[in-house]
Amino acid sequence: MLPVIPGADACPAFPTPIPMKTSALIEDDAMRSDGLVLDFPTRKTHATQALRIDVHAAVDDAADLAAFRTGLLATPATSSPKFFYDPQGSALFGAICELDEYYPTRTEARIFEHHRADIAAALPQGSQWVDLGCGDGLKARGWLAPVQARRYIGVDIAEPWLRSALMALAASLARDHASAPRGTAIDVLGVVADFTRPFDLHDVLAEQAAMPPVFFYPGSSIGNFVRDDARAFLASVRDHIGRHPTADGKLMIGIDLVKDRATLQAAYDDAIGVTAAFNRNVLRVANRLLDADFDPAAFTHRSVYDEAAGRIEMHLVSQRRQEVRIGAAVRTFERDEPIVTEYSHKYTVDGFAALLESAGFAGGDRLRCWQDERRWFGVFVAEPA
Ligand code: AVI
Repeated sequence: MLPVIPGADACPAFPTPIPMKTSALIEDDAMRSDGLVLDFPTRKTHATQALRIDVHAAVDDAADLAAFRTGLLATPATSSPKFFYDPQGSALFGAICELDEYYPTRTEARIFEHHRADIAAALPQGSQWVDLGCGDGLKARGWLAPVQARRYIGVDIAEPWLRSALMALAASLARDHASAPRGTAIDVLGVVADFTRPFDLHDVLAEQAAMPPVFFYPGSSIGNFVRDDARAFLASVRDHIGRHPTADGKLMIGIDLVKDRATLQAAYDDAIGVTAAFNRNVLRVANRLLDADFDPAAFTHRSVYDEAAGRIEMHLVSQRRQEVRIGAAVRTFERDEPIVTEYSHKYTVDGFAALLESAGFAGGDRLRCWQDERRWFGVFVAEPA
């Protein structure tokens, strides 16, 4: 049941920058469209119609900012990982993916490479491919032809980034289609949504009732959810698949697996300090979004593997007693006091299978998992029970 592949290298896509100012609606009316849009021609001309982007929620609305502020003022102080990803944080995460120590991205890529045909055979053909946290869409790109996807729905939090990423993806799909006229045309749609909160894509999926949905959530991003939130997220995906009129919708998800402490800690505390810079950058984001005056140099990066909880915890540790202004409030940080900035949960294959089952997915022979030869990472394909 669990095929194994040789080692791993190469690294791509990373989370997208969060928008840095509140803007819930698309301003460029010329780009709006009711119908979709990239209706790829069978002749060798490229479609130039607008790209449809639905805005469901923005990340930086008042509730998010209030939660960010409340978390930093609380004891212990916390910050949601979603605030890492301003343009600088996204670039730093891209650099993390290139590090020798950070194995997840390239290990997953190798599993995809080595088992593409097998995994594709476990997925429905002619699907609508829902790319959760799509970034530049490149991780999904390699799946669209093998599964003959008919529709691509990129879901991400940052509208400007989503638009440009999908334009590039659509152009590349159009080129492929033009050079292989008997290939399948793919509709491309973007949805701006924050799926760290309850999300609703039922209406979007219902527009194509005959196309089974495939939810694609690679990169072990679910590891950044606490377990109850991970279960709620999976249950919501299961509900979307289960309520769709076709019976063969699936979830394909990448999971970082439990392994030795040294490997895990090194992945989150690299020798040249890229992860430390990524972690500290959240204080710059706080300064900008919350009108705060954190001095990032006065906080040290720390990563700890909590074996009992099965997770890496990233902290920023105050190097001295200091007062920080956060908007109108002042927060005193004691020397050695941490801000908890991220959890990254690691699962066993059985543990993640149990989580899937508790969220309404099938287990046993109806759940598939592919791993690398070191069994460091797992790619699961799940269907509703
Ligand atoms: C995006 N996420 C899956 C990464 C992880 O491994 O938890 C974020 C990260 N944080 C530090 N390094 C990478």
